[in-house]
Amino acid sequence: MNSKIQLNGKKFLVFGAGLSGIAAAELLLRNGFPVILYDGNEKFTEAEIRGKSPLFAGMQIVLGALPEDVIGQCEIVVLSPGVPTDLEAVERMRSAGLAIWGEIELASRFEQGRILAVTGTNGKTTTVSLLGEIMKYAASKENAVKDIGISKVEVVGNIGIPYTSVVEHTACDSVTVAEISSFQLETVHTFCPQVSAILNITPDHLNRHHTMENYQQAKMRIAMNQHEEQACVLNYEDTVLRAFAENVKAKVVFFSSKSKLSQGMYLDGEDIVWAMDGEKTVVCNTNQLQLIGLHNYENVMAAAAMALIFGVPVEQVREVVQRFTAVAHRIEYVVTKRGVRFYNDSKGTNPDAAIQAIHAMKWPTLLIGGGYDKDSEYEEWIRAFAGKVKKFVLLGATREKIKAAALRLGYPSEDIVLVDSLEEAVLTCYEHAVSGDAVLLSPACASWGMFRDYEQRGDMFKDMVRGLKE
Ligand code: UMA
Repeated sequence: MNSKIQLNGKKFLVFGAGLSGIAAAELLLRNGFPVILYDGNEKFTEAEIRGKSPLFAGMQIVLGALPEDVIGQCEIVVLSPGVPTDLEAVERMRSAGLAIWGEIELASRFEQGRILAVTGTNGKTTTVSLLGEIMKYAASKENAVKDIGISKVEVVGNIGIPYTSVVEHTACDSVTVAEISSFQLETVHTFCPQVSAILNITPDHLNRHHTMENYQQAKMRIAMNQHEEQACVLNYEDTVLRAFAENVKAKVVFFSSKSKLSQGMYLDGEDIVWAMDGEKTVVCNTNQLQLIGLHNYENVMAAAAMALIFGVPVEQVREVVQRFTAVAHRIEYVVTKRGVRFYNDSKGTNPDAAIQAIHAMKWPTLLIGGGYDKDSEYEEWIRAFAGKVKKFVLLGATREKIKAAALRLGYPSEDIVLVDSLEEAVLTCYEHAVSGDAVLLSPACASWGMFRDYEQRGDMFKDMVRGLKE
């Protein structure tokens, strides 16, 4: 374990028995710490949870209401990201003097190598996947340890791989590329990346963070422990981030898709340019990229800047960014049926992400939207349709709210269809689509309530459209 903290057999309460909680409990048990695993969901059975790991045989499991004496036995609670930090049970733990850690905080105490961490409302997964590929390619080179000090790479975090599940594989010559959500950042205390990045901050998760200011504060925690020899990559076009740069101790490096910067990464016509210490290098031309859309060029700029700051040679960065294709569920092309193109953007879980997807559509589009209610506003998304959306098919808890917003903005009521299931949405679109149209699933809402997660929603969509008769 990292010598920066001695935990001396402290007793842990792991809160949440999802991906993060299971991995966190396993890490602690493997390292000899006493653990109680707690989940508020009464529908779980103890046997079900015990069956998730051979290490759980003797572990105490608590389900449903959380008794006071369980809190009293523990010194540190490890919260899963989905657990709100202002939950009544968490308040009780705080009052009882427990340290409140997130799963990322726990993992980072075991980290042996360096960390590259990315947050932002949108683009995190694409940026982290691309950066992971660049770092893996760099690490595969013969002299990688001598030249840039790395021999192996782990890709972790909100992307779906709990950091605690792989952190014991890290070493002094490894690098961990981490996607970190605002939920995860709320509960970090000593987490300190070598290079951090905040891609953008637009309204999202306001039901959890309550105010935009809280949400911004959470995101900014990614850089709070960094020092002068480390770097923080920020989007120059985001006014909040530009102001935040004033308070960052690490060296700030900006990227921009609109302004030519004297220092940093920017778009000059179709060229992505790296300007550093008086020298300019063209990283690549956007026509050579497989990724489409301005937001993706921003993701490429952020990933490339992080890799270059770390010391990866520009030729290696160039090779990987040019061959990298879109990640699953993010404006992902699925299939063409009867001349109708189908795109899966199930990861468009907020209006801002959905705006990027609609911008990328070059065809008359039948759009499937709606889902879980995160207190978002939908007007800006609907304005971005710019005459491209010929049918607007809505499902989920937000369908009436979105319909009302569309009608207020003059979107024709006869082109709005409310449906009860994803299958009905797909069939409705296919019925109304003609050759040359596109069908886009880009809900602007989370999947919760109807699906396990956005991946399940996207996978179901892909299965359904692949099954449509020609
Ligand atoms: N639980 C409680 N009480 C609560 C809330 C949850 O007991 O008040 C329990 C649930 O009953 C459940 C468990 O906690 O058993 C679920 O924990 P979780 O919601 O934190 O989910 P995990 O399976 O641990 O997955 C988490 C992230 N989930 C969330 O942030 C909601 C995953 O991000 C992440 O991939 C995973 O850890 C590994 O790091 C998903 C996500 O939707 C993809 N992220 C949001 C986003 O991208 O917008 C932030």
